[in-house]
Amino acid sequence: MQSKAKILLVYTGGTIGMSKDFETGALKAFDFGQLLQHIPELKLLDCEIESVSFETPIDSSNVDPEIWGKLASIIESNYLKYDGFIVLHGSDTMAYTASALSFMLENLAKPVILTGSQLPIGDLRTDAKENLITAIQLASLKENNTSVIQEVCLYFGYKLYRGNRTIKVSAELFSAFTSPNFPCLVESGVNLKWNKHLFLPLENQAEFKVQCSFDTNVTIIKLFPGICEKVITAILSIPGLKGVIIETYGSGNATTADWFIQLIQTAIKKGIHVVNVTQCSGGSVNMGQYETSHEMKAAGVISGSDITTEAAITKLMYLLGKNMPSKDFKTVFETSLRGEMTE
Ligand code: ASN
Repeated sequence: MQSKAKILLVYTGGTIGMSKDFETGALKAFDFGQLLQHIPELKLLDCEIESVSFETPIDSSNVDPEIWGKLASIIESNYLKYDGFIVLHGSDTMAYTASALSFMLENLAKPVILTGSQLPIGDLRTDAKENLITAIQLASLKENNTSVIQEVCLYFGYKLYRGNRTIKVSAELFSAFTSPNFPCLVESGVNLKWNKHLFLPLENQAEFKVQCSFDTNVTIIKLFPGICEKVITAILSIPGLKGVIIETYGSGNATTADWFIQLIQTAIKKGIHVVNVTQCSGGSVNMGQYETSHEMKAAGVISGSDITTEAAITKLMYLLGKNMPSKDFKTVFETSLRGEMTE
């Protein structure tokens, strides 16, 4: 007989648990006890739910690698006790946290589903209930006493996505997220439509472990027509800089101006890892397809393929945190570690 799934809800903050401050009128986080009172339906679910809450719930704009470490440690210390984990998180930086957790939680074999909402749970028209209830149902699903989902996902607006493939695209719509380069894993309608063939396969049965170290000596440069030499020079001479994501045009193209290519070459020679990610939300970097990316390829720029900027920056900090030999970095970055990019 299948045992009832045990789910741990981890409440970090976000709009889902916010209410209006009487004085300022701004939304601010309130405590978790009140949040659960708003969803009596949780008692009807066929699983056991326990919860932990951050002592001080936060707006997700205040999330940083230390918070990711705190979240990963909560999951690590409860890993054997629960079948799945729901992380209630603000939507603003949810795609970054989903990406970061996907890398940190090594050999994950249980569901970790991030969700939240656009309107507070106490609001009449809230999207919080559907998001939370369906996320819990999906995390509870087991076959042969094993969790069906074994990766970090994000559930929002009737869709379950691979977390590290998501981007937030709307501050207004209930369907706030999309996954431009990878189909959703489950779609919720009258029935749940599972795309099981897309789930991350369990590659090995190696022991679950967590890497919390991130190296934040990184930055992102978004190219635009008119970006000038002194700006890129200043950024690439930041003391201690170890990695940079360059958001290029189209399929990974950039200006062929000599100063630009020379600055990239010098940075790479100094040991800075330079990653090419496209500004387009859909599609992939393909260095060498156009003349405007040929020189970057020759200089040793790393291809981000179809990775999102959110996954690229977290992968960069995570891999730098591993202190691996510099010569291996490009190959490892260009390898899909958790289904975050097409190789
Ligand atoms: N500012 C909120 C947050 O990210 C937005 C939300 O949750 N919808 O914490």
